[in-house]
Amino acid sequence: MAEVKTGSRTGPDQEDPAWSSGAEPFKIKVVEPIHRTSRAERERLIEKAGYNLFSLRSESVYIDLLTDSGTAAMSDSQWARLMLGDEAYAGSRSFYRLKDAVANVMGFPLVIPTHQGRAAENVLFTTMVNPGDVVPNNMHFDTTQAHVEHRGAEARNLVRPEAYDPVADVPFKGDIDLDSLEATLAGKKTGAGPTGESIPLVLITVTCNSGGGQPVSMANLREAAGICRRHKVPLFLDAARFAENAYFIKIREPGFAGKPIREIVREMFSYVDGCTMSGKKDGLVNMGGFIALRSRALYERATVWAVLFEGFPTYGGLAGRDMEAMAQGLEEVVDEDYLAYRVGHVAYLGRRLKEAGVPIIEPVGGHAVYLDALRFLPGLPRERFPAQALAVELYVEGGVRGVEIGAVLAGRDPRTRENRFPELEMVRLAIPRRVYTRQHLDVVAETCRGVLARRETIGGLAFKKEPPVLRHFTATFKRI
Ligand code: P70
Repeated sequence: MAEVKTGSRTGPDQEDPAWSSGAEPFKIKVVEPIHRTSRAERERLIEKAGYNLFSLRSESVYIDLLTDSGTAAMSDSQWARLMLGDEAYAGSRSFYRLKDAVANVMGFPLVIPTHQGRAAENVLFTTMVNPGDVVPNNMHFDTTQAHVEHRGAEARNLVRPEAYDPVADVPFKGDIDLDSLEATLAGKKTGAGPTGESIPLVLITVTCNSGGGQPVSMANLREAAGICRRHKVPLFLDAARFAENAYFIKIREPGFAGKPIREIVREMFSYVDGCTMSGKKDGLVNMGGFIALRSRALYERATVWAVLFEGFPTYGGLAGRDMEAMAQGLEEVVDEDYLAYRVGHVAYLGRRLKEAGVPIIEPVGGHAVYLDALRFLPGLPRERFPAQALAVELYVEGGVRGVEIGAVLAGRDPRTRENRFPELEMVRLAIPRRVYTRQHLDVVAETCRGVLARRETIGGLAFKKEPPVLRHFTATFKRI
């Protein structure tokens, strides 16, 4: 095994000024220049992009908060491990290192690498989900929902009701509603035939991205697991942000303050049968994902589809070097100093925005601050896509790129073809891991304040071109 540093092993000492200030537990060895544009330039660029921030070139963006996915800065150890990648088609040493890291950090014996999280969903759901099935989740993220629906099944969100209240101050707003889960599983039919719905698995997304990056408590995972076991339905985590979730458990859930993060992570995974993972978030890599499992029988069934969609099971859509970097990332992301900095960094932006009177979803989540577009632009009807309009104005104002998580993203009901208007209409400002400084976050806060000051002038948007699925990626709009 290569000699690589994984940072502090001792965890934060709360008396330590570096810890309490939230200072970075790293220094900067490589820099990537970014450029400012003028407001007039940005007006021209966003019009050309059809008022869709996905269509901007990244060089036209000053601070890019579109996503925390695949945007992390890798550590020196991760870069070093790229050179150790074993590119063998079968039996790659790098696969076994990834397998060891997954076993060590998460406690799963079996792993199928995939090129990213949605590929893990594709392989797992093709293996387990059939037309007419119902898949419960606290809240599906868009790709997860799309993959469930692609299998002809219903993606059902059972998050606790407070999740839909933008300011309910609840420590674990991502919890699945246990009564609804119990009722859903108790009502499950046998699954034979078009109306005999069956529940092939339950998912819990940690942290709950669509609900504002809100964590799920250990107690909730434990009880949900008990319910699933009683009804003989497997429980899986959508584990993209598992380490951030574990840190919230440590700082918010009674009984966990003194426990090492690694123990909390192992306990979280001990309640579930497997997970899908987007390594682009808490894997700290720019590309990668996997399925982790306990059941050998399920593993055998899933590898059939993995070979078809992704590649041979010891690389599954990744280069050997990618598996090395992700193995290292999994070890680094559970470092307590890193997590204290990470969650504190995001909370800092939330605090600055609150001070400026900008309406945000509270409490602040683990990877992003979500602006509440319905309170930000109260005069704008939902049909004019207030969150999309707000995201456009943030770009025009300060070159900051966020992403709409509202009606545009929610799409249309596959049966009625009506627009879906979700309870929350948000702009997500997702913070890439280890990339931006506090000064960048100050610019973001100033930008939001600037837009707030001229909010009466914002008239909303209408579709010019609307694609049939995952429309938010390629739609174009016109200003009203
Ligand atoms: C994000 C990205 C991806 C994701 C996720 C959860 C909880 C699975 C996946 C799929 C997607 C995105 C959204 C807007 C703009 C850019 C990107 N989430 N589960 O940023 O994983 O992307 O690896 O296929 O959040 O939240 P993958």
